Formats: sequence, C-alpha cells, structure tokens
Amino acid sequence: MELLEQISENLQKGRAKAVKELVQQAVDQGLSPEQILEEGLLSGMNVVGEKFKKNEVFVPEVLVAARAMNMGTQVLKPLLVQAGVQATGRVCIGTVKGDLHDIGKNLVKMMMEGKGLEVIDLGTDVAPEAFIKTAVEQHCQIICCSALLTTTMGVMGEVVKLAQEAGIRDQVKIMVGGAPVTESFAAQIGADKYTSDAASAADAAVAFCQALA
Ligand code: B1M
Repeated sequence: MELLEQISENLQKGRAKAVKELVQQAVDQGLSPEQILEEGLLSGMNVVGEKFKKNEVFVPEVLVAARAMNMGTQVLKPLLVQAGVQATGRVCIGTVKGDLHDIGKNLVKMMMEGKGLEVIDLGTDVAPEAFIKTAVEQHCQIICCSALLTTTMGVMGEVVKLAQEAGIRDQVKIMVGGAPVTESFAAQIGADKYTSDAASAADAAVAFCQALA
C-alpha cells in the first residue's frame, strides 16, 4: 500500500503511534508536508467524518482518530512553521462558543505562525466577549473565528456585532472559517474574510497585516 494511503488508513483506525511513524517516513522520503497533510492525514479524517455522519463510527472512534491526526501534525509542525520568520502582525484565534472542534483551528494557527504572525490561541468554546477583550488588550490586528457546527457558526456574527459595539471594528479585521462556513455567510454577518483552508487563511492574514502596517 502506498505510504500516504497507509497514513490515511491508520488514522481512520486511530493508530496514533503508527501515524506518527508513517508521517516521519513520508518526510524522510522527501514528500512535501502539504501533500502529507492533504493526501494522508486530512484524507483519512474525511473518511472518518463521512462514517460519523452515517453512524458507522461514533464519538470514541472519532476522538482516537483526532488524537492520531494531532500526532501526525506534530511531526509536520516544524516543517510548516518556517524558523526565524519575522513577526508581521498579531492575531487572536479560537473556536467559537459551544464548539469543541480544534483540529482545523490548530492548523490555521500553525500556518499563520509559519508566516511569522504572532498568534494568541484562545482555545475552544470561546465566548464572543473573550475575542473582543483579547483583541483590545493585546492590540491584535485580526480576530480569527473557527466553527465546525451549523449550530455554532452564528456566534461569529455576535463577534462582529460586539466588535462594532466596542468601537474597534475599524481597527480589527475579522476572519472566519470552518467546514460549514461559506463566503456568503461571512458577507451576511459582516466579517472581513472567509477562507476555506488553513494555508489561504494564513496568506489572507499576512495581506491584512501588511495593508495595516
Ligand atoms: Co464533530 N462534527 N461533533 N467531533 N466532527 C463534525 C463537524 C460533523 C460534520 C460530523 C458529521 O456529521 N459528518 C458534525 C457537524 C454537523 C453539523 O453541524 N452540520 C459533527 C457533530 C454533529 C459533532 C457532535 C455534535 C457529535 C455528538 O456529540 N453527537 C459533537 C459536538 C461537540 C461540540 O463541539 N460541542 C462532535 C464532537 C466531535 C469530537 C470531539 C469527537 C471530534 C473533535 C475532536 C477535536 O477537534 N479535538 C469531532 C470530529 C473530529 C469531527 C470530524 C469528523 C472532523 C473535524 C476535523 O477535525 N476535520 C467532523 C466531520 C468533518 O468535518 N468531515 C465532525 C479536519 C480539520 C482539519 O478540518 O476543522 O474543517 P476543519 O478545518 C479546515 C477548514 O475548515 C479550515 O482549515 C482547515 C483545513 O485547512 N478552517 C479554517 C477551519 N477553521 C478555520 C478558520 C479560518 C479559516 C479556515 O479563519 C479564521
């Protein structure tokens, strides 16, 4: 079986140690970290997601797959995060209130750090007030919100509203993303930018910071 396929298969089975070793093997063979992430780790997680939807696997299986995914991304982290890149801006990021999914948010954080941005990670289940408080106190140029549930994506609208009420809307850009989020939803709530993946989110954040500098 091809190496990337093996990574995907082992991730689906939640074999964290094997995933870690296989990802390292793939790196050693010279495969790019982006390819390992997309065609190995994320491809496996997508299969898990589909099975979860059809009730073919349940929360415990998804959790062990998520743990395996994290072990794999830890190997890739130093390769995705370029050493010694000069910080170009400050961002706070979190998964919105009511939502505990953090794999995508962590990838966005990793990619942004790789571009030299300073990223304050607020974790998961983050209240809109916490995004605003951090942005004000830590002088962030960008607030990044991630949501994976259709029931929590509305919280992103509350973040935009609170930023307006706090009088910081013209000083801070608000970026949104996550599987159920779309460009039109972002426009509807008045966010500044939607991106579909972590790498594009990092590019967009750098562009915002450069424009604000
Ligand atoms: Co959850 N879950 N889950 N889950 N889970 C989904 C999201 C779901 C689509 C599964 C399904 O039904 N097919 C479904 C949501 C349905 C819906 O709302 N329409 C769902 C559900 C229902 C639930 C529970 C309610 C299940 C239950 O308890 N009955 C529950 C909710 C808990 C809660 O949050 N309150 C739940 C729980 C869990 C686990 C804890 C078991 C686990 C999370 C573990 C963890 O994150 N540490 C989990 C997982 C792993 C998933 C799936 C399988 C995988 C999500 C993931 O990590 N994908 C997911 C199915 C799926 O998405 N296929 C599912 C990989 C990750 C890299 O992708 O986060 O989309 P993603 O990030 C992408 C982009 O979206 C983007 O960048 C990344 C790629 O580069 N991105 C951004 C993300 N944030 C961004 C921000 C940006 C820009 C881009 O700018 C700021």
